[in-house]
Parts: sequence; structure tokens; C-alpha cells
Amino acid sequence: MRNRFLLLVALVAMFGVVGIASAQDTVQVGPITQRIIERGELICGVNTGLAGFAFQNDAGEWEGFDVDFCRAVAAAILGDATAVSFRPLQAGERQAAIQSGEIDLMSRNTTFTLSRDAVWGASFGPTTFYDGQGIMVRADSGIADIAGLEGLAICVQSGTTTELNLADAMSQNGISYTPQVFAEADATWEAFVQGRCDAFTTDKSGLVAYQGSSEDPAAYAILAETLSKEPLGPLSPQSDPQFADIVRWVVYGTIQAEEFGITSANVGEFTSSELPEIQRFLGQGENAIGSLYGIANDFMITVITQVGNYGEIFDRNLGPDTPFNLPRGLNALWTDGGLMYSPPFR
Ligand SMILES: N[C@@H](CCC(=O)N[C@@H](CS)C(=O)NCC(=O)O)C(=O)O
Repeated sequence: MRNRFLLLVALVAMFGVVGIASAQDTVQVGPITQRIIERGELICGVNTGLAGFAFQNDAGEWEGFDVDFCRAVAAAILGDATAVSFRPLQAGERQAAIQSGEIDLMSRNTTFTLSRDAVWGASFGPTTFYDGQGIMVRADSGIADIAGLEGLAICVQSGTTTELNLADAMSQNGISYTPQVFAEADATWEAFVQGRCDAFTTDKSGLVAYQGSSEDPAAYAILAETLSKEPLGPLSPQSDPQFADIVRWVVYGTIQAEEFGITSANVGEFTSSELPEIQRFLGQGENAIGSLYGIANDFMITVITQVGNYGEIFDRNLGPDTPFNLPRGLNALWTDGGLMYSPPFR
């Protein structure tokens, strides 16, 4: 009898929160979320400057696709998308920034790989941008494909998947080349612009960003070949799996909002929707959503109001009204033939 009672107590302890969750339940947040709340801001690691993804505008404010995901997490936890302190990181500084815990979150064109997951001690969130590595040459070089790079010099940044993939792709194709390796992105690009390399390689998103912000975009051409898979997304120290879950559901929430057609302009109309799945998604009524993570139950209303849905974030930073005009491609919703797909908010 006593054993049965103890078993019951243990089961209630294990499943109580899930079994009887309601919007009123208070769930203890994890250590990273706790320190963000105490500090009143999120510390987010970003690129040192990559047009469209993370850069400081003329007013000194951070902007970009990656920056918006930092803002979305701050909106979810603190109710304020501006409560973010940005830490610019070179490629080679990322591992230490995650391992030391000096940042809460990283949203910096970072490829999700097995060794980073394991060795950096990271928790990767959902992919926000499906990318692949490409190669840029001078438009008048006559180089049409990677075979045309035989014997030439290629500028590449160290501490990146780019450097490793380049070596793999060239040896697979039996092409010899001279890597010119730099620790800093700007030095890598400048060396190419000054003609010290015949080609420059990084993620295709990075190539488009550099080309779009160069003095003469028409002087450069991006080869059609794609050398690798580069799924880019946010990551956090694995010391707080519950914070990693918040990051995960904030990203999925932006994708789900686009699928529902909920935008920063119309989210107010959706709060009175009678559709159960919309009520749940927006944390209305008795539905426990954010409260299961110890944050505002209607956190997605704040995220959508202050930052927008995935499509708005993409268009604002990379879409038709920007110098990049990137097609959605793999980054379209699954309903439009892309890979953006959110699990259910239930
Ligand atoms: N996605 C790749 C490449 C990321 C990367 O760091 N790319 C360079 C492109 S040049 C960059 O953004 N550098 C900027 C910097 O280090 O500040 C990775 O995760 O390793």
C-alpha cells in the first residue's frame, strides 16, 4: 500500500505539470532565463557586420535577419524586443562565447553541425535559414565553374565550416588551389577585392550580402554550384535546456504565425478568433502555452506585434524591397514547397 502511495507521489511529481497544466501554473524558469529576467536584457552574440543579417545602421542600432531572432526571444521573455545587448563575434570566437556562457543566445549565420553540437556544448534551435556554400569570382574573370579554379588562390575565413568544406570539395573534384586564410571577415573580403585571391567563398547568403553592399555589385559573379548544406540557426549554451526550448518555440512561433496568416498588422484581430488552434497559439483563455515555460502565456502576441512573423522578418531584411531580393527557396513555408514547418502548439 505504502509503495503504491509513493509511486503515485512520484508520478504526480513527474507528470503533474503536464497533466493538469493551466495558464495559472507557475513554472520555475531555468538559469539562463532567470539571469535574463534579473538583468532586464538578453545578451545575444551576432555577426560583426553582415548586411541583411546583422549590422549597425546609421543610428547605431542593430538590424538584420539574425538580429530579429534575438529581438523575438527578448520580446517573449521580457516583453520588450529592444531589451537586447549585442555581442559582435568573429567566426573563431563563437565556441568560447557559448562555452563560457558569456552570451545567452547566438544568432549569427552559424551552421548546425554534429561536432559543434557536441564540442561547443550547444543547444541548436530550429534552422532559420537553409543555406549552402558558394563561390564568388570577378565577373570578368572568365571562371564559370569550380573546375575553372584549378591552380588559383581562394580567400576563405578560418573557424568556419566554409574552410573545411572548401578543402573537401576541391579534393573530391581533384582541383588544386591555394587557400588564403584570414581570421577576420573584412580582411578576407578585402583581399579578394584587392585581387590577392581569384575567388571568395562563404555561405551563399554571405556572398549575396557582400556583393549587395559592395561599391560595384556587377563586378562580381556567384558560381551556380553549391558546395554544401549550411543550415543556419540560433544556439544557446546547453546548460539550460528549458531556455533552449523557449528559443525553439519562439522560432517555430514565427513560422506558425506566417502559416496562420497572422502578422504584426493584424494580430489584434486574431485575439478574438474562435478557432481553438488560434486561441491556443496566442495563449488565450485557459490554454497553457508560455506558462509551461514560466513566461507570459501570450508570448507569441508580443513576438508577432513587436517583431513580426517569419515572412515579415525575411522580407524586411532580405526580400524584394532590399538590395538582396533573395528568393524564399528552401526557406518558404512547407505549404509553399519549402522546409519551414512548425510542430503543433498544443
Ligand atoms: N555558416 C558558416 C560560416 C559563417 C561565417 O562566419 N561566415 C563568414 C563569412 S565571410 C562571416 O560571417 N564572417 C563574419 C565575421 O567573422 O565577423 C559557419 O557557421 O561556420
